[in-house]
This record gives sequence, structure tokens and C-alpha cells, in this order.
Amino acid sequence: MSETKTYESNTTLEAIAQDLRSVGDGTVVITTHSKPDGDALGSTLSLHRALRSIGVASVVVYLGYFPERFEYVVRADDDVLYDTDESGSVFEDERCAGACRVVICDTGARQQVRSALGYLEGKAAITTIVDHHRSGDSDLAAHRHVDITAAAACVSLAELCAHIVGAKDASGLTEPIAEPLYLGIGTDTGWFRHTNTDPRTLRTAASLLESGVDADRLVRMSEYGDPPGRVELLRRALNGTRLFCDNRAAIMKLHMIDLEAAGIEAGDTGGLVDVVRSVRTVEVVALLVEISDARVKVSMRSKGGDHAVNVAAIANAMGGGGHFHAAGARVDGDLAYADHLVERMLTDAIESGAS
Ligand SMILES: [Mn+2]
Repeated sequence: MSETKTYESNTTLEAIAQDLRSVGDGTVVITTHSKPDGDALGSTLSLHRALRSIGVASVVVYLGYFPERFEYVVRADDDVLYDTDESGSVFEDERCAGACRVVICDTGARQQVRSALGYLEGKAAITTIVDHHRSGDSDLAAHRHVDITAAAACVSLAELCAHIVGAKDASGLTEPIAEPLYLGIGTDTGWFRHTNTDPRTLRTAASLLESGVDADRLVRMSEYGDPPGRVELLRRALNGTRLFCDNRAAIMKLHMIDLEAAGIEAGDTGGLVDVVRSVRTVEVVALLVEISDARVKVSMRSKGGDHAVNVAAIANAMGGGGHFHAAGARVDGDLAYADHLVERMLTDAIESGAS
């Protein structure tokens, strides 16, 4: 993707904070990638609450399926709109129509904000991206802060929120702002297990704990928040699982009928790969979820180590994106086609890095 080269920062968090502090009576629209995860939720809600604390109005817009497990994070006094059917009609709301600024958190990729594209059209001059992904579409926003060394968008947001409220660092944030930030950092690092967990991640997280965050509650709600249908989903996912490449790679598969039988949405399949990733020999796992007869969602995770598989490169080759150890794409074709494609790409990746 040619835009990858130019998808980098052209402003600082301090400058973004200064700009947002100066908007007066205007409303800031805050959004993120569709089917928000913990980091998407954390980055948007923390910014919303930080702005509210200094008297700046904002509204958060969530695109697509909203995971039930995260409903508890949104509080009664948060201003949130849901574009659940991804029609984009939610942007007709007068607060969106009259927005003075738009902030997109945890993504900068057109394909991840598809139902907002009509709304974002012509608004690049007033739009800011705060992201930590390697690739995105620069033309979406005139102002960009892209820190690919940040373990989560929430690491950058913690700093941005501190600038907004005038705190010296994240330890000076109030609990309502700190809680979603801690959730985002926790979930994007696999609760501090993934290779992206570095000193800065832990320092930021420690500062957030000092703000009074109930970390145990966040882990319980987000990690132990599966509905009973999860067991049926797991049973079906394991039925469709196979190891290959001397047990170094694994593919898990879910058909639409599996999701229906388990009563689980396609956006709520996170964590399934952990069951297979725990196998010692497995270096990379792909989860294939059938979205329609002709479309498959591919999520890939790799472990760290000397010859770690770069799943971002594989995802890019399939038109998707992500991080070195966690990436995904949507493949046009049926499940059998996607299965063959992914098996070949994982095999190539393992064999080219084999020692
Ligand atoms: Mn993220």
C-alpha cells in the first residue's frame, strides 16, 4: 500500500491537546475502528471524559457491533452514539453535523471506519488521528499522531489526556479517565504478556493504577465476561482446528452456522486463538471466521522469539494490516479458499524464517 510511507506523525500530543482545549463551544466528534475492542473503547472514552472535565463538549460514535462484555465501561453520563447497523445514519445527529473537530483513535484506515467515510468526507482539515498502527490512510486527517512504539493507543491517549487536563502525567488523571485507559493498555498487551509490553507500557499502567483504577474488576469483566455460548463456540472452533508445518502453525475455522449455534457475534471471537497458542510448538495461529459466502475474516497472532512470524506482513499481502504479532485481514472468497490461502502464506513465512 503506497500510503504506508506517509502514514506518520506530523504533530505532537501537546499540540493536539492545545488545539482541543481551544475549541470553545464547539463539539468534538470522537470515533474509532468498527467493532471496538478494549483499546478503541479506552482511547475514545478517556478523551471524551478528559474534554468534559475541562468543559469541552464531545460525543463518541461507535461503529458496528458493540461487544456486550464492554458495555459496563460506558457510564450513564457518557455521550455515546451507536452506528450498530453501520449505515452511517447516526452522523445525522446535530452534534455530529455541527462538529468543530473530529478525532479518530486507534486506527487511521479507511476500511476500518467504512460507515463513517461519508461523514468524514471533506473534514480532513478538522480531523486528527491518534494511532499506533503501522499503516493507514493519511488523507483522512490533516493532523496525525502515529506512534508505532506505543503498545496501545491508550499509551498515547494517557499522555494526551494529561496534557488536556493539565496534569504532569497519567498519575494525575481522575479515575473515570484512567479506567478506560488501563483497560485499553491491558487488553492490547494481553494483560502485559505480549511482546509489546515495555517499560513505558508498565510505567503508564502503574501511573493509571495510582489514579484509583480497579484493575481486578477490569480483568474480571473483560476476560471473564463471556456468555455461556462461548463453550459451544470453543467446541466448534476446536473441531475446525488443525496444526501443520510440524505443529508450528495452526488454523482455526468457524462457519457462520457455528456462530449462530453458539449465539455469538462475529466480532466477539477474540481470545479463541489463545487455546491453541498455548501449545509449545505453535508459533503462529490464524482464526478464520466466515462472514458471508464470499468473505472471511482472518485474525492472526504470532509468538515472540528469534524467528517470530511477522503476521502484519502477511495481513498486508491480503489487503489488511496490524502489528508484527497481531494482525488481520478480510479475504474475498469462501472459507475453503481462505483456508488454502492462509495455510500457504503461514507455511511460506515459517519456511522462509526456519532455522
Ligand atoms: Mn490498539
